[in-house]
Amino acid sequence: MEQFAPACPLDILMLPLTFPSGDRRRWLLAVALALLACAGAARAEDGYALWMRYVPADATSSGGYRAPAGDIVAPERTATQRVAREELQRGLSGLLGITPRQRSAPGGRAFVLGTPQSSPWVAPFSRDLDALGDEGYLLRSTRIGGHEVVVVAAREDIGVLYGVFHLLRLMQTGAGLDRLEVRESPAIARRVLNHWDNLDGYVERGYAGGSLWDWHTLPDWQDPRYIDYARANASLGINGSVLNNVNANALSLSTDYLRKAEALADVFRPYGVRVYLSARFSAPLEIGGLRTADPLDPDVQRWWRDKADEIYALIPDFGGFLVKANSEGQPGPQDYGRSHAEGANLLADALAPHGGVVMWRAFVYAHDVPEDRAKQAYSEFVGLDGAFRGNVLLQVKNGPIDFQPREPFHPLFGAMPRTPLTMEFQITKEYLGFATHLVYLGPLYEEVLSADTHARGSGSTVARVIDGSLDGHALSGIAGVANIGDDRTWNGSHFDQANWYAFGRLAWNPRQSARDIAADWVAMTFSRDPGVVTPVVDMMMASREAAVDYMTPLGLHHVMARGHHYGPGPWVDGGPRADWTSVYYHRADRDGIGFDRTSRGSDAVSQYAPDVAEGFADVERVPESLLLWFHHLPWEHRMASGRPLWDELVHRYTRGVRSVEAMQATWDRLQGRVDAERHRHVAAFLRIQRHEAQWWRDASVAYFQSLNGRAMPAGETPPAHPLAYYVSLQFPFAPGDGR
Ligand code: BDP
Repeated sequence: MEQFAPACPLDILMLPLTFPSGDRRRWLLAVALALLACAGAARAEDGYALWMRYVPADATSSGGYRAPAGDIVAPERTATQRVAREELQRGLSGLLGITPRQRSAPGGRAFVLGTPQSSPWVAPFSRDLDALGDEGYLLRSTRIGGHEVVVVAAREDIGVLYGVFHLLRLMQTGAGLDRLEVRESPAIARRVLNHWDNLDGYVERGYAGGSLWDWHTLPDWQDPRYIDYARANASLGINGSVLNNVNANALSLSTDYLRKAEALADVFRPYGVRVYLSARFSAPLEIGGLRTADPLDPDVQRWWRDKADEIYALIPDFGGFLVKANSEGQPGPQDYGRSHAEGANLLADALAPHGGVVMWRAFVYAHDVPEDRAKQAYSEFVGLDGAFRGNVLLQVKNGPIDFQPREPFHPLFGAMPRTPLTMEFQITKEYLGFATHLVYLGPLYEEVLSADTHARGSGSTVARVIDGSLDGHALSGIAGVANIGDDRTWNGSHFDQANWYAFGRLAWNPRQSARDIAADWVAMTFSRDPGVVTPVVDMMMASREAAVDYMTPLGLHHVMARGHHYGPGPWVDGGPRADWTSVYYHRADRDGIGFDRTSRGSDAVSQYAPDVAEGFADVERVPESLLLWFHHLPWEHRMASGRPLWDELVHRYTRGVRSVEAMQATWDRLQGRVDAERHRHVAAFLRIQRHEAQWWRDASVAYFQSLNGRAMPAGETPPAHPLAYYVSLQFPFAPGDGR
C-alpha cells in the first residue's frame, strides 16, 4: 500500500539562517529532518493520493470531536472489515496525528464500526438500518455505556466501509462530529466505471498514460496500485469496473484472460468493486470455433451459457457484460437479421442463473446514414421497449450525438418505461480538451441529470429515469467512461481527478449539487482554507461553460478535428460517412448556420415529450445554449443580447478565451497557498489551455468568416493566421485516437 508522507513542516521556514554558537549539531539535525520531510512532502504532492490525502489540519480539523478521538472498536474477521478499520486508522493518523488504539469495547471516546452481526455494540442499531439497504450506512454520535462514541453502522460490511469514507470526508472538510446523524444509501444500484482499455495496454480516448491493468504480468503479479484504485472507487461508492474497451477483443473472454480478470476481482472484492467485461458479440466465432454467432442458434446459446458458467466459477460475484453491438463496425445480432433485443437476451439468459446483468449500449447509428444521426438510437430502440429480459439494462449516452461539450439530454430517457436505462457519461474528456484543459464536468452531469423529460408529466427528470424511481425499476445503473491511466496523477492532470470524484458522488446520489461536490473535493485535495476553496470552486464551476464558449458555442457540436478530435476542425468534410464530418453538423454557408431539427428539418424534436419538443422547436423559447443544435438561422438573426448571430458567435468564442485568462489569474493568485509542485503543474496546463482556446476561437472564426464573408464585429481581434494555416495543422500523434 502506498504510504503518503506528511506535509512539509512550516518550521523549516522558521529555522534561523545561522546556527547559534555551540548548537551546530542540533541545528544541522533539525535542518536535515525538515528537508527530509519536505522531500517526502514533495513526493506526496504529485497527486497520487487523490482526495484521500489525510494531511494534518489545523485545530478545528476534527470538527467538534475532541481528541483523543482515536480508539477504534471494530471487527476484523472479513477482508472488508479489515480494510474499513485500516482506512479509519490511516485517516485518523494522518488527520489528527494520533495512533489509534484498538479496543474490544468502547472505553474513552471511540469510533464503533460494524454490522449487527459483526459487532455487539452495533446490534442495538439494527432497526435503524432496515431502510438503508445492503450498501447504506448510518453515522451517529451517541453514547454507549456512558462513553462518547461515533458509530458507523450498516447492514453489510461494505456499508461500513462506505460509512468510514463518509466520516473521513466530514473530518477532511472540517464538519463537526458532535451531533452526527447521517443516513445514506445509494440511489442507483450499479455504479460502474467503463475502461476503454485494450489488451495491449493502450487506452482508447485515454489521456492519462497507458492502462492500469498490466495484463502481461497478471494474474501472478498484482500491482499494489490496484488496491489504491479500488480504495478510491470505494471512497465514492463506485461498485463496478468494466475492465476492457467496448470495442472489445474476444480474447478477454478466453480462459487465460479470465484468470487475469479473476486476480483483479480478488483484489477489488474487499472494496465492493465487482468486475465486468465488455463482450464481443462474435466471440463464439473468434474463440469458440463456431461457424456463427447468431443469437437464435442453439450452439451459440450453449457457448455463452458455458462461458458464463466458466466465468462465475472463477469470479463468483462477476457483474456481467457490457456490449457495443452493430455500432461503428462492431459485430452484433443484426449481422444475422436479429434485433438488439434478441442479441441482448442471448447474453442475459446465460448470465441470469448467476445473477449477472447485460449492459447493452444504445450508441448505434446506421451504416447508410438514412436520417439525422441524432435520431437513430431512438428510432432503433424505442420499439423494443418491453422486449428485453429483466436483467438487461440499456446503456444510453447522456446526449443523442456523442459526449459533446453540450448536448440536450438523450430522447430515449423517459421514452422506454419498461426498460431500465443506464446513463453513460464520459469522464475522459475526448471532446473537452483532453487532460490538459481544466474543465470540471460536474455542471455537465448535473445539467443532464436534472433535465426534465416531461415523460410522465413535469418533474420526470433524467435522474428519476435512471435511478428507476420514475417507472418502478429495481435494477438501475450509471456508467462513466473512465479517465484513469498509469499516470502518477491517475487522470492525466490534477483537476481531472475532480471528474472521477464528481462522477462517483453523483452516481451515489444524482441529486447532489456539482458546486457542493467541488467544494468537498477542493478541501480534500488542495486545502480547507476558504481563501483557496472559494476561488477554486468558482473557477471550476465556470470552466465547463468556458470550454463550450471557445469550442462549440450556441449549440454547435462535433466540429473537432477528424479522428483524434484534438483541436478545431469545422472544415472537416468528405471521408467515409457524412455524419463523421463537421459540415454535416453545423451546416454553415454564406447565409446561415445550424442544424434544423424542427419539423421543417430532420424533426428530431419530435422524439421528445410534447412539452419539451415544443420548447426546443420554438426559436423564441429554445435555450440559446442549444440554438444551433435545433435551428438553422441566418447570420443576422437577432439574439437576446441584441447582437446579430454572427456577432454573438464571435463574442462567445472570445468570451471563452477570456474565461481561461480569468482562470489563470485566479490560479496565479493562489501561488503559495497551494503546494508548489501541483501549482506549477496546473499553471503550465492552464497556459496550454489558454493557447488552445485561442486556437479554437481563431480557427473557427476564420472558417465561418470564409463562408459568410462578414467583417469582424466591432472590437473583435481578427484571427492571428489565415484559415489555410489552421487547416494545415496535423497531429499524427495526438493521444487516445481510436484504433
Ligand atoms: C466515440 C469515440 C470512440 C468510441 C465510441 C463509443 O470516439 O472511440 O468507441 O464513442 O462510445 O465518441 O463506442
